[in-house]
Amino acid sequence: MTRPILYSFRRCPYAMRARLALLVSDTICEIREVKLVAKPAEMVSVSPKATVPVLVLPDGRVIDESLDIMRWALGRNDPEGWLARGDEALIAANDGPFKHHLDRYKYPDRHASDPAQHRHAALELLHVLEARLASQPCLRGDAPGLADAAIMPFVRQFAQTDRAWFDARPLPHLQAWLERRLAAPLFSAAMVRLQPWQAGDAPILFSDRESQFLS
Ligand SMILES: N[C@@H](CCC(=O)N[C@@H](CS)C(=O)NCC(=O)O)C(=O)O
Repeated sequence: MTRPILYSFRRCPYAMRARLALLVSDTICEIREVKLVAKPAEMVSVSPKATVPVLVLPDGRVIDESLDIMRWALGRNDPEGWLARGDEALIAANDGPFKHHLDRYKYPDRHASDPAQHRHAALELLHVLEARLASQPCLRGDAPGLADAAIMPFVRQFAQTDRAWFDARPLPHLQAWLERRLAAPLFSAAMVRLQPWQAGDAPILFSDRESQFLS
């Protein structure tokens, strides 16, 4: 194996942020699209907790937490200075309370939850981002970085759950930030559509340069 292998799922926000960091760092890897209902045995054997994303390095090391994949990729190569624009507290609030409420808003049947109550609680947390973005275009200054890439896929999921409702909220800076992040060529490259991987398939390379041939 000469390149890392990424087990990914297109719509998973954790996998999305890993893909964004892999692309911006120009870390070319082999991408294997996973069906969550039928995870490949090859992935589960190296990462028994069986969540995506999973990155398998050529030396056999396995990185199976999305933030760790981001930091590893950016630690190799960080041409846009993303690592300097992280924010541990903001990312922890996203991955903890915001994700908790997002799941219970989006999937009330799964959680036997009241979606309106959880939408309200998640919205409160979005006001923290709105306040931050009122004074600067990105979460840590003028340019996007680790914090933006780590958080954006979850805000996107929240917005998409009821787009008309989200668009009607008084969150002008957050809405504009989300639009800019979604319109970025990097995001389109990260959202390439792939058939689920099967053992024996020809490798598909994932990179900003290659993705135009894949989409
Ligand atoms: N903490 C993990 C969370 C990853 C995660 O929960 N991914 C979801 C998909 S969005 C998953 O694989 N769930 C397992 C399943 O649905 O079977 C990370 O940051 O990588």
